[in-house]
Amino acid sequence: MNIEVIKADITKIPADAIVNAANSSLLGGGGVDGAIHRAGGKQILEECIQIRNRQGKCNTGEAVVTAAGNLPAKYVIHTVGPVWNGDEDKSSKLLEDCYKNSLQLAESLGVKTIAFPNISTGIYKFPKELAGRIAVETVRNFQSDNIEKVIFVCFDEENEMIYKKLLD
Ligand code: AR6
Repeated sequence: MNIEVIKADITKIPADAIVNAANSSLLGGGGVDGAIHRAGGKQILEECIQIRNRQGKCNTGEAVVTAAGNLPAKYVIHTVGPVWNGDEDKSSKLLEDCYKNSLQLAESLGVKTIAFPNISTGIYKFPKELAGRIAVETVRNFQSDNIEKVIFVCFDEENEMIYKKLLD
C-alpha cells in the first residue's frame, strides 16, 4: 500500500472512502464529523439513523459505512475514537481498532483509496504523536488485496509534521 500525507480538508478528497471521526450516537457533532455532515448533506445522516435503528449505537473502536452524499467520495466510514483519559494501553488499543476496523470494512467494499483524518486528536484530546504512531503502524501492518493507497489527511500543521516525520 502506498501511504501519503497531506494537509487538507477531508471533505474535498476524491477517495473511494473517507473516514469520519464520529461519536457513538452517529448523529453528527463538531470537528471533522460536523464538516462531513455539512458538506455531504442529509443522505449521510439518514443512513446513520438507519444503522442506529438496526444495531443501536456504534461502540468505540468500531466502524460502520454509509454513502457519501454530495462528497467527492463513494463511501464514508464512520468510526468512533477513544476519548483520551490517560489510560494509554486501553486508549491505544481502541484507536488501533478504529484504523483496523475501518481498513477491514474498506477492504470488504473493494475500496482502492481511503483517506483518514487524525482520529481522536481534536475534541477527544488523544496525544497527537502517540496517535500518529498508532495510525501509521496499524496501516503498515494491514494486509490488503484491494487497497492501493492510504491518505492521512492532516488539518493542522502539528499533525502534518508528525506524520511527515513518521513516514520519512
Ligand atoms: N478535514 C480533516 N480533518 C479535520 C477537519 C476536516 N474538515 N476538521 C477537523 N479535522 P475531531 P475527535 C481534524 O475533533 O477528536 C465530534 O464532535 C482535527 O484537527 O474532529 O475524534 C464527534 O462527533 C483533528 O486533528 O474528532 C465526536 O463527538 C481531527 O480532525 C468528537 O468530535 C479529529 O478531531 C470526536 O473527536
